[in-house]
Amino acid sequence: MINDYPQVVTIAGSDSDGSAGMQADLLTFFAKKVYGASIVTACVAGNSFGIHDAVNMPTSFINQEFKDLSDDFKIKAAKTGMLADVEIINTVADNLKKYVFGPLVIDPVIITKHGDMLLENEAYSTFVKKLIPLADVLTPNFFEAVKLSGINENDPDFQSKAAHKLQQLGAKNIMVKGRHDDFSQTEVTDYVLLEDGSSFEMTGPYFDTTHKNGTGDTLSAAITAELAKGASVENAIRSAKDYVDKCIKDGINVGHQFGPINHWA
Ligand code: PXL
Repeated sequence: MINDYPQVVTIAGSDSDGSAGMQADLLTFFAKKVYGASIVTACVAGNSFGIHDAVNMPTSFINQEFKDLSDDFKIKAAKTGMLADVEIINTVADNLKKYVFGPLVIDPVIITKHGDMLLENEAYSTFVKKLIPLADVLTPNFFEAVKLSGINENDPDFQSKAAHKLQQLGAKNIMVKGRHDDFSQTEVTDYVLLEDGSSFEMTGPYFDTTHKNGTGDTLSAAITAELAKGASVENAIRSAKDYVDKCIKDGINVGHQFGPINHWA
């Protein structure tokens, strides 16, 4: 018997400790019952304490990865993760315009939970100019939304204003995640602006745990999987948020400091 599963791709960096990046994406694809291919853009060496080295893939190799998948697969949805520098951002943007890979979810990977930079400083403007206009769904966390939108983080309407700004810059649907840097908070509220101008908020529990690596990767991968299965953007986002909450709540004992979430949840 041959089964048909939707095929998706993550265009991201490999994280050696398995908690984030491409590894978290592939675990999510597996859990969500879609077939996951991967276009690797960089390899990161690290563990639950931090990132200790990184190597970027040559752009000729990234071009070949795109070509090989396009020649053989029917990709129904795609996501991007770590795109470390201007050259890689330009290469990925060019390939995404050249090949039809379905709806695109862009997770603006800028900085890790450990505070390690995954995007070179001068690359923000290229990211905004070249990649954001290609996004069907953009999923910045609070601090990435501050960086990319230029809106003051203390503005009482920050999430809505940032989402509208990012929509003006070309992203169709935007999820601005809630602030989660206050250990005394009990809830997190995410804000979603849809392509038609409507919006909604999702409030969930704040989980006080050190095991939260890869939540952004997992969220955007889960949205990608749901879109590939035919869900609306709103349902894909709601279902992905629910999955990530379960993965955090039902933790897993790996690593000695900032550990992964549990993709079996
Ligand atoms: O979670 C962000 C992220 C994305 N991609 C790679 C990473 C990390 C965080 O460590 O290593 C490759």
